[in-house]
Amino acid sequence: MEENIESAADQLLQYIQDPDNFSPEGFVQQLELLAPEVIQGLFSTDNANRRPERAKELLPAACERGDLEAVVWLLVMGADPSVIAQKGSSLEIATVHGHAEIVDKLISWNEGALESRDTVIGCLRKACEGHHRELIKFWLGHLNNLYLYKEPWSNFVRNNSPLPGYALRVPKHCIQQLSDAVIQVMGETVQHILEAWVDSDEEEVDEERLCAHWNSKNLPLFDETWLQRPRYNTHLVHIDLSQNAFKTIPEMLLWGIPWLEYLDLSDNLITELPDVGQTEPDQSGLIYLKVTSNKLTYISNDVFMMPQLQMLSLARNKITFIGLIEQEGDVQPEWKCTSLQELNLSFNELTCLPERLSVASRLKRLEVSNNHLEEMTKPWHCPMEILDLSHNAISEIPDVHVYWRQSLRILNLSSNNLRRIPHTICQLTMLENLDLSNTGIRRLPDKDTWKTFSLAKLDLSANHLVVRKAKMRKITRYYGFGSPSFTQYWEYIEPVELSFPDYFDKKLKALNLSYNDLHDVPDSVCQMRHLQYLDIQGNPCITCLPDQMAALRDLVNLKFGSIQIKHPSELAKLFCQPTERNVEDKTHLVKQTLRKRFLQYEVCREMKIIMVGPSQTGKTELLCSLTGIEWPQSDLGVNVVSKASLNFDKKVVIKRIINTPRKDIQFTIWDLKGSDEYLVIHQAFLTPHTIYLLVWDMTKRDDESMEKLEPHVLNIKARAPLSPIIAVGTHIDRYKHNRQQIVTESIAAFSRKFQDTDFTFVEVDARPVSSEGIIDLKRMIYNHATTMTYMKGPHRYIMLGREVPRSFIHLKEQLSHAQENLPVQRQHAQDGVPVSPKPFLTEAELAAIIERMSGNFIETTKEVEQVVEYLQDCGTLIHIQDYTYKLTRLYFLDPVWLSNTLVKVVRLKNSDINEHQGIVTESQLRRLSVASGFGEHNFKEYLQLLARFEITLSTIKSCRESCSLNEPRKYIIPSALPYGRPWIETIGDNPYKHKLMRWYQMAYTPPGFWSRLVARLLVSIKQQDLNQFRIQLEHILPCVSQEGLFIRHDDGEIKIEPMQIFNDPSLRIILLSKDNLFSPLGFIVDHIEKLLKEWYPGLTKNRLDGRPRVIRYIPCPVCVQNFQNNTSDEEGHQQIPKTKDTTFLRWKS
Ligand SMILES: Nc1nc2c(ncn2[C@@H]2O[C@H](COP(=O)(O)OP(=O)(O)O)[C@@H](O)[C@H]2O)c(=O)[nH]1
Ligand SMILES: [Mg+2]
Repeated sequence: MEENIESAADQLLQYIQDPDNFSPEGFVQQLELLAPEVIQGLFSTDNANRRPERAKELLPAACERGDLEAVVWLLVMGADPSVIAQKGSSLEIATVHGHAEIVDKLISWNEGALESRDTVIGCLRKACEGHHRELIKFWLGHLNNLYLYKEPWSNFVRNNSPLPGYALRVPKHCIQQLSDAVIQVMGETVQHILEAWVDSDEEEVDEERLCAHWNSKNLPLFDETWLQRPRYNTHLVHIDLSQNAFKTIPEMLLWGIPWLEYLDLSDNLITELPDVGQTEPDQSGLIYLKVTSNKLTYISNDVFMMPQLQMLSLARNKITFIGLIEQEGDVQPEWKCTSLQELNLSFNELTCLPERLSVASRLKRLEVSNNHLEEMTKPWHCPMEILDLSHNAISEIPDVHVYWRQSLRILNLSSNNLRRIPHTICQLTMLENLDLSNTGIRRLPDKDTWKTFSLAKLDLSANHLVVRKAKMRKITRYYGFGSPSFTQYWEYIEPVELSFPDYFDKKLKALNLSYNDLHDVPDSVCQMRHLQYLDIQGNPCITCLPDQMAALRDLVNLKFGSIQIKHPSELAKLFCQPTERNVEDKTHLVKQTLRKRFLQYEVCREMKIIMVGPSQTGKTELLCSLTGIEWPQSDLGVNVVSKASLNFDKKVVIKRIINTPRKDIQFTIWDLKGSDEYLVIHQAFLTPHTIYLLVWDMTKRDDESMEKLEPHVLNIKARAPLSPIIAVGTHIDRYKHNRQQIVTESIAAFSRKFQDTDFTFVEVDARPVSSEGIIDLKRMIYNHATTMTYMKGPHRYIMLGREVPRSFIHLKEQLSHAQENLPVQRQHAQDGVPVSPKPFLTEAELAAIIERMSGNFIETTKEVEQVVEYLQDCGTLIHIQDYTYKLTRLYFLDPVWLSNTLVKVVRLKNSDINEHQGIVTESQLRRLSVASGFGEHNFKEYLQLLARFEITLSTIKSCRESCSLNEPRKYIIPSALPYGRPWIETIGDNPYKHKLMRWYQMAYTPPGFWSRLVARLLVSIKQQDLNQFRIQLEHILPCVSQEGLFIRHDDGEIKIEPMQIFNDPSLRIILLSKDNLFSPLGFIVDHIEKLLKEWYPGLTKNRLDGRPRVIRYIPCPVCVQNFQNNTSDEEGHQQIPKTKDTTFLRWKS
C-alpha cells in the first residue's frame, strides 16, 4: 500500500511538473485514475508520518506551475498550505512566479499567514525578486496593515536597523506612497528610495541641477538625513514636498540650503514656519516658496527677508497676522523682499495688509481675496499687473491710478462694499479685465470719466443697476381707507439708461449684467458690436429683446437663464420650450430671429431679360412691343429699359402661382446690339439668373443665317449655362400661308443645329403695330420668371419673391439715383470729355456709399458679395468676377458706357493698328482709355478689362526688343488680326527630316476660336521664352493671322492651320525639325486644351450621338516620315482607335 501511495505521489508530481500537460481538467483526470484509498493515503493527516515526502511537494509544484485547478483540488484533498518545501513555502513560490490568483486562494485557505511579519516580508521579497508589480503592491499593503499603529517610523530609521537589500530592487513605480510601515521596514533605505525621485533638470547642460519630486508620499516628518548625500550638495535646487503629512519642517530646509531655489510645501499640516534662528536670512537663495493649504496662523517677518524670493504663496491658511506681534514700543523691521513679483495671501483671515509691503518694488501680482480686509493698503511704486481683492469688506479704494495706471491689467474687486465705481478705477488706462460684481453699485459714473481704453471684460453682475424704458403707469387712488370712491390717472415713469463710454462699442468683448434690476436690455449694449459674451440672467423683469441686439454680430454666448421673453413673439416659443439646445445654438437662434426683424426683409420681384441675336432681326422692335415704349431715338450698343412691367394680363397668366401676383414683376431689359464687332464684347454683359431672348429672323433659314446665331448661343452657354433661353422667331407676318409648316421646319432646323441646348420656341411679328404672338412670348417669360431658381448653400430657391434685406434695396435706390444723369455722361464719353460722375465705382467708393447709409447691415465681405450679386441680378450694376485679372475692384453702373468703351477698341481703324499683326501700342490704348472716360488713374483696370474678354492681349517684349528701352509695350487685338494663311508654302525640297503632327477634329469652330488661339500662342511664345525648348529666340519669326500661326526658327518650323476632317472644321499642328526638336508640341497642345476648357466648354461635351465634339488624332510619325506630300487629302488611311478621344492614324504604305 505504501508503495502504491509513493508511486502515486511520484506519478502526480511528474504529471504536474511536465510542461506538456495542459488541459484544465488534467489533474482531476489523473486523480480519478487512482484508487480512493491511495488518494486518502496521500493527503491523510491522521498518519502524517506515513505520508511520503514527495506528497508534500505536490502543492508547491502546482503553485509553481500556476495550475489553479490542481491547487484547489490539492487543498480540498487536505494538502497543507503552510508546509515549507525545498524552494520555500507555497505562498512564496506562487508570489515569485507571479500567480496572483493562487496567492489569493492560498491566503483564503490560510488567513493566519498574513499575521506573520516574516511570511509577509518573505513574500514581499519574492515579489520584488520576480518584479511582479501587482504582487509587490499586494504585499506592501499587508505590510502596512501589520505595522499600522505601531512604533513611529523614525525610531526605526535611527536605530540603524539592518538594510533589507531587496528594497533597493523595488521598482520605483511600484511604490506610490511611502507609508509609515514601509519606511519602518526599510529604515534608512528611505533615503535610497527617495533618491529614486530625484531627477536632473535636463534643460541645464553645464551644471547639474537636481529636482526632488517628493510630493504625495505620505511623509509625516522631514528628516534632515535625507538630504545628506554628497550628490545633492550645491545641486539640489528644487524640492517638492507638497501633499505629505508634515506638521513641522526643519529650519535648515528654509534657511540652511543656500542653493535651494524652489520649495513647495503645499497641502501639508504645517502650523508654523521655522524662524531663521542662527543663520542670516540673506543666505536663503529661495526664489519660489509655496506653502498653500496648510494650517499657518501667523507669518513672521523672516519670510519677507529673503532677498531672492520672487514668488510667495501662502494662500489657504488661517493667517491672521503678519510680522511681530506688536507690543508697545516695538518697531517692525524693514522687509527685504525687493525681488518679490507674486504674492498670494488669498483665503486667509487677514484684516489688513502691512504697509511694509511697499518695499516690494517689483511686485506684479497680488492676490488677497477671501480675507477680512476693510481697506486696501496704500498703493506704491511697482509694476502691478494683477490685483485680486475680491471677497473682502473693502469700502474705499485709494488712488491706485497714480502708480498703476500704466500697468494694471486685471482688477478683481467683486464682493466688497464699494457701493459705487471709484473714480480711480476709471483712470486705469491699461485695464483689460474688471470685476465689480456684488459690490452694491447703483449707478455708473458719467461716461466721460472712463479712461479704461483697453477694457475688454467687465463684470457688473449682482449689483443694483436699473434700466427701464419710459412708460406711463395707471394709478388708482382711493379717497379714504375702505372707501369705494377713487380716481384714476396716468403717471409718467422716467426712463433709466446705463450709459457706457463710446469706445466700449469697439473694445468690450464680455459684459456681465446678470442679477441686477434691468427691465430692458440697455440701448448702449446694443451698440457694442464686438461683444462675444453677454449675461443678462437674473433680471426677471426683462421680457423683451430689442431688434437692435441683432447688431451684436460677434455674440456667441448670450446667457438669459430663466428669464421669459415675450416679445418678439417669435422668440417667446424658444424661451418657453425647455429645449436641449446649448447656449451657442440658442444665441445663434436669437440673433437670427432679431436680425431678420431688424433687417426688415422685403420681397424682391425683379428680373433681368437680355435680348441677343444677329443684327436686323427685330430685337429693338421686340423691345418696344414688349414694353410698349416708343422706338428709342438713338439705337445704342445696349438699349436699356428698367422697371418694365410687361403688363401680364389674364390672358398671359394662365397658371397662377401662389404668392406671385401677376402684375408686379419688374423687368430690366437689355437689348444687346448683335453685329460682329459687338459680339466680342457680349460676354461682359451676360449674367446668370437672367432670361435670355434669342431673336432670329424666320425668313432667313439658310445655313449661313443659322451660323450667325451660333456665337450668341455659345456665349450664353459659356457665361450663364443654367439660364433659360427663349428662341423668338420674328417676321412671322411674312408668311401668310403654310405658317404652321414653316414654323415646324424652322424649329426642326433649329433643333438640329443646337442639339444639346434647351429652348422654348415662339414665333412673333415683332413690330409694335401688329404684336402678333407677343402674348405667347409674354406667357413664356412669365413662366420662366416664376419658376427660375437660384442656389443658396445646398438649397434651391425660387428667384421671384425672394427676400432681400431692406438695406440692399436702399443701396439699389441710391445707385439708380446716381444714374439719372446717364444720357449726359454718355454724350461726354462719346465726345471724349472726362465723365463725371464716373459711370463706374471702385471697391472703396462702393464701400463708402454703403458706409454712409444709415442703419445698414452690409458689413462683411460676404454681405458685400451678396448685395453685389443682387444688384447684378437686377441689372443695376455690372461686376465681373475674375480674380486673375483683379477686375473685381470695379463696379460698372452703365451698360451703355461699358459697351461703348469696349467697342471702341474693337473698332480701331486698320490704320491705327499695325497692319499685319493686329498690334496696338500702349499709348494708343491710353488715348482710348481717356476718350472713354475711364480716366488716367484707371488705365490698369482698363487694360485688365480688355484682357479679360480677350479684346486685347498684352505681348511681353522679346529679348531683342527689350534691349531698346524706349520700345513701347504692345498689345494684340485678336479680332483685328489679318485674314489669310500667314506663310508662303515651302517650295522645292523640304530641308527638314523629321515631322510630327496633331489633329483636332471639331464639331464646329466657335466664334473667336482662331483669333484667340493664335493671339494667346503668340503672347505666350514670347513670354515663355522658347529657349527652354532649345529654340534660339533671336531667330524666331512668328507670323499670325486669323487663320493660323507660323514660326520658323533655326531648327525648323511650327505651323498651326485649319483643315477639314470628314467635313468637320478641324485644326492641324505640324512641327518640322532637322534635329527631332519637338518639345514645343506639348506647350501648344496645352494651350488648345486650356482655350477649349475656358472659353468653349460646350466643345468638351459629347454630341447627341455619343461621339465627342472634339476628336484628337495623333498621326503615326513613321508613316508621316514617308509621306512627303503635304496635300490635305487625308482620306483613305486606316484608323486605329486607341483611347476614348484620341485616335492613332496609320498611313497606308
Ligand atoms: N415685317 C416685320 N418686320 C420686322 C419684324 N421685326 C423687325 N422688323 C423690321 O426689321 C428691321 C430691323 O429691326 P430692329 O428691331 O432694328 O432689329 P435689331 O437690329 O435686331 O434691333 C426694322 O425695320 C423692323 O421694322 C417683324 O417681325 N416683321
Ligand atoms: Mg437694335
